Amino acid sequence: MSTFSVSIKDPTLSHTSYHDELRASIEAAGAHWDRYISGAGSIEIEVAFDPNLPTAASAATNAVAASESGGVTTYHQGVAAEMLTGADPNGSAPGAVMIIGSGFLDDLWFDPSPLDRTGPVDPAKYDAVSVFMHEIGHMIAFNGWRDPDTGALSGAFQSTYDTQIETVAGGTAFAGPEAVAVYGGPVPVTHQSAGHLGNPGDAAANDLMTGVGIYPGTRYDVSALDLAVLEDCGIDTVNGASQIAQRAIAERDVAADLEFLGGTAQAATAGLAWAEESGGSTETDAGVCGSFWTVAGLNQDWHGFL
Ligand SMILES: [Ca+2]
Ligand SMILES: [Ca+2]
Ligand SMILES: [Zn+2]
Repeated sequence: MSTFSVSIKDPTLSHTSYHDELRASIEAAGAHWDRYISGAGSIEIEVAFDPNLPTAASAATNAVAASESGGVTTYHQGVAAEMLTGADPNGSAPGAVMIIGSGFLDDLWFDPSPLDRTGPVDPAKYDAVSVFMHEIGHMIAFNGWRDPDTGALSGAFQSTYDTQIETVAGGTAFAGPEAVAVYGGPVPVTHQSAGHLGNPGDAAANDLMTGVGIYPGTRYDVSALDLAVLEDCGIDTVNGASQIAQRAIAERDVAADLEFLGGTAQAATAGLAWAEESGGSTETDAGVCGSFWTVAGLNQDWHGFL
């Protein structure tokens, strides 16, 4: 198994009242992903705060070459590489960074039992474990450098996720064979936000890795679609993938989906508050979070940082 540990960078001690809850929620979010990945290694996540960030942003701190073809090198994020091999590409230094908007902390509900996830979620707040599972999804696989709307690479390098992106009418889609099988076709990638799935109206917009927004008062979980994306990125998944797949994403509707995810149908009418709060329009672009990722030596920041 892989373990996740959290260190918190808060030099001005501005958010000490949140430290314990953040640590517990993020480590639990990592454990929930670990259920589905036959992994190894110890993933060190560094948490920092940014008063100017509306929600959160995350990525691995490094990348590990997985293959090379036609002059283009394909990279795993360092977190995925460590989970797959147990070898830590940067030793005890943080393998991933999560930046949390200072104002966003008050919008989070911290589950007192983040591993069990059974008690009622505050209907007015976002379930922190869900948010952090989303963020860790970026650290593992949902990240890259392609332009989310044209699909263009920004150099002779790509992520494992980038390898499965194709252009479709109006944007791009994730078209890995496992994801296509689960979703029933290429999975729309969120406009202007390549590491996210779905645009308004798409079934994928209800996924944990949505780029449209999550609902308050609602628990999200790793979905069959998420696991299929991991498989397409070369990350083998285990444990319960087939049970999750029994409920194909494409068959979901929002209210039923929320019930499936353990939320309430009432939350469905609460709207896409997160997207709107963070300055995104629910019609045209995404506002869940940003992700960033630097390849050592390439000095190429992920352009989707919001
Ligand atoms: Ca490690
Ligand atoms: Ca490390
Ligand atoms: Zn995100």
